[in-house]
Amino acid sequence: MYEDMVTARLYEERLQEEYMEGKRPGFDISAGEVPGELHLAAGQEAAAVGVCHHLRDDDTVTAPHRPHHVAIAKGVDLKRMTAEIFGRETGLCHGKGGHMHLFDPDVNFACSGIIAQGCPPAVGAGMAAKKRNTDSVAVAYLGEGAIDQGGFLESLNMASVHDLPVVFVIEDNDWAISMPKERVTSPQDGSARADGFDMHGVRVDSDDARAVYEAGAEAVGRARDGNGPTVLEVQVHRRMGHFMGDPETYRPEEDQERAAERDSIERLAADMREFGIDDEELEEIRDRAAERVDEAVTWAKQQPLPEPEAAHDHVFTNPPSGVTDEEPEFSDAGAAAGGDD
Ligand SMILES: Cc1ncc(C[n+]2csc(CCOP(=O)(O)OP(=O)(O)O)c2C)c(N)n1
Ligand SMILES: [Mg+2]
Repeated sequence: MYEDMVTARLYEERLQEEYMEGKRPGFDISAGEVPGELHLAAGQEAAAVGVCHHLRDDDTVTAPHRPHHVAIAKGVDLKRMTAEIFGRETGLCHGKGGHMHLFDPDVNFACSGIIAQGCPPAVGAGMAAKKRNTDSVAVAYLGEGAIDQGGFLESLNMASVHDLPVVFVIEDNDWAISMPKERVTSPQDGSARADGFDMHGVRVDSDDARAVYEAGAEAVGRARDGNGPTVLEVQVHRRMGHFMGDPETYRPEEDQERAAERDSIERLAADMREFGIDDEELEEIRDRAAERVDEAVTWAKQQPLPEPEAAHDHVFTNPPSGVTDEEPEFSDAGAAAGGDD
C-alpha cells in the first residue's frame, strides 16, 4: 500500500511539472505536452489503496475525474496510462481520452469526467458477476460532491434491491470545485445515504490507510461473499486546487494548511517504523516508485502522436456527419417497421 501511495504522489508531482511546460507566462490551458484540465489527487491516496488492495484483476473499478491514485492502486498499466495522458497513440485509449478517460480492460478499470457516471456501470458489472455466478465485485469511486446526483442514488437502489456485489467509495475532500460540502449536501455524512436504501454504510473519519484497509476488507468481503452492497465514505484532504491552475481564492488559508499538514503517506510511514521497518527500507520503496514513474513518463514522451485520420476510428459515427462530401446512406428498416428509433 505504501509503495502505491508513494508512486501516486511522485507520479502526480512529475505530472505537475510536465503539465506546466509551455503553459507560462500566463496560463494557457491548451498549450504544452498535456493540454486541457488536470485534476490531481494528492492527499487522497489512502482511499485508493485501502480498498483496491482487496481487489483482483477481474474485479471492476470505476473512478471519476480525479483518477490517478485509484488507477495505480488497481494496477492499471502505468506506461500506457501516461501515454494516454500525453495524448499518444499507444495510450490506453489511443490518446483520445486524456487523463479523465482511462480505460484498461486488462484490470477492468474505467473513469469518466462526468461525476457519478461510474456508479451505473459498476452496478452493471456487479449484476454481470452475480448472473455469471462468479465472486468478482465492483467498486465505484465518487467525490462527496457527486452524492446528490441521480445516477448515484438510482445505483444505490439497484444495487440494494438486487443485492449486488458493489462497493460505493465516497472520497470526501470537503470541496466540489469551489463549493464546500456544508452548503449543498445534507446530511454531512455521505455514508448515511446507505440507510435510505437498506444497505450497509460506514464512514472512515480520517485518511488513515490502515483504517481504510480494515473498512475496505469488510465491504469488499461482504460483496464477495454475496452479502450485498456497501457505501464507504473516507475523509480525505485535497492538497491541491480543484485542477491545475486553480487560484483557490475561495478557499480559507487554514483549510489549505490543514490539508498540507495531514499527510496519509507520512502517517503510514510512521506506523511502518513502529512495526520495525527502518528508514532505509522506506527509502528503497521510494526509489523504486520514483524509478517506475520516471520510466513511465520517459517512455510515454517517446511515443508517437496519433495520425490525424485516426480521429475517425473508434467513434460511433464514422466519419462524423459534416466531415465528408459523400451522401450519407440511411436505412429505411426502422421506418418500414413503423419504429421511430
Ligand atoms: C454531471 C456533472 N456535473 C457537473 C460537472 C462539473 N464538475 C466537474 S468536477 C465537479 C465537482 C466534483 O466534486 P467532487 O465530486 O466532490 O469531486 P472532487 O473534485 O472533490 O474530487 C463538478 C461539478 C461534471 N463533471 N459532471
Ligand atoms: Mg470533493
